[in-house]
Order: sequence, then structure tokens, then C-alpha cells
Amino acid sequence: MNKSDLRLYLVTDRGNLSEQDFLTQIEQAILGGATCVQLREKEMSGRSFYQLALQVKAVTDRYGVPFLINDRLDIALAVDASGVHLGQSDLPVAVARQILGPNKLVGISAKTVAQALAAQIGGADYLGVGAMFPTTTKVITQETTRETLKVITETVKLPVVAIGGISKANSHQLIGTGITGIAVVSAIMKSSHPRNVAAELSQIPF
Ligand code: TZP
Ligand code: MG
Repeated sequence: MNKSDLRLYLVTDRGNLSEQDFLTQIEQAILGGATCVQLREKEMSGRSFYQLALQVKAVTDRYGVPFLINDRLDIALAVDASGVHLGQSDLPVAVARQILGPNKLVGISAKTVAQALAAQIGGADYLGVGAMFPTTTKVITQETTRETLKVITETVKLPVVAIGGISKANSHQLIGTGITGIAVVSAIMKSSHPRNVAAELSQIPF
């Protein structure tokens, strides 16, 4: 994976969007500057997740953008996605790496330096670190401080993507932390101008 692929990482949330509007939202985000897409659906049956993944992959393939699946290695393999994104309660990174082989991406969510180092040792390709700001997309027990984010980027060799409550209004606070990019859900998925928002978020000089 090129580091530039992590510059503006769109994590999806279908919310109340119709399937067509959902796919259009993703396409507009890519046209605006999203460099990577992760399909994240927590409440979907395997069959529906698989079918939606095929549809999203058709969009990301059209633009040559990496496509990752949250949590589900089986779905990632079934649709030949670029890789998976796993949290601390999911399969261990080394196991995922063994199953997926060297050519697929494995991203890991880390909140601490210890988790970040463990992910690096286990063979992760990149880290997602957060939540950096308050968010309603996910239940967060404790936000990650800017200082912790900075220590992680200085300690691990892996590219780091910041996540959690990131918007145009606060993203400049992450400049100078050593991150490679930002990951956003609602800033783009809930926007009525996803292309414009993506264009602005993709220009921030981290
Ligand atoms: N992991 C940490 S915070 C978060 C995830 C998936 C949600 C980010 O969503 P938003 O809407 O960009 O705050
Ligand atoms: Mg997970």
C-alpha cells in the first residue's frame, strides 16, 4: 500500500441511505479525493454484507481505490478486497496475516503505544488511532489524546491514520502529529456535499 492511499480514508456507515444513494455517496467521496474505502457494517447478515461489499468494490475498482472490509476476513476473501481492518477484540493480526497472506492489507485499531507496537510486530500494514474527538458513530469509553497519537507515530514505523469525530472544523488540530492521514465516517457519509467535504479534507497538510 502506498502511504498516499491513506491520506483520506472513508469508513462507511449506510445509515438511512438507500443502496443507490450509499454507493453514490462513496463515489462522490472518491471523486472529491477519498483515497481508500472501508466497508463497516455491524448489524448486517453475512449474505447482505457480501452483496453490499460486491457493489462497493465495483465502485472502488472503477477508481483504483483500495477497498477494505471491517472485521470480516471471510467477506474480504470472498469479494477479493484489498484487505481487512480489525480491532483489539477481533482475530489477532498475526492470524489474519497468516490467513490473508502477504499481499492483502491488514489494518489494526490501536489506542495505546503497547497496542500499536503489538500490531507492528504481528504484521499490520497500518494503524487506525482514536477516537480523537467526540463521536456519535461509535461508543467510545475514552478519547485518545493528541499526545498519545504523537507518541504512537513516533514509536511505530507503520503509517498511522487518525479517526474519530474528525471534521473540517477540527482536523487542523492533528497537523504536526506525524499521521499519514485521517479516517472519517459521518463528516462524509452524512454530508449533502460529500465530494466537496472530501476535497477539503484531502488537502490538509498533515
Ligand atoms: N473507530 C474509532 S472512532 C470511530 C471508529 C470506527 C468512528 C468514527 O466515526 P466519525 O463519524 O468519523 O466520528
Ligand atoms: Mg472490529
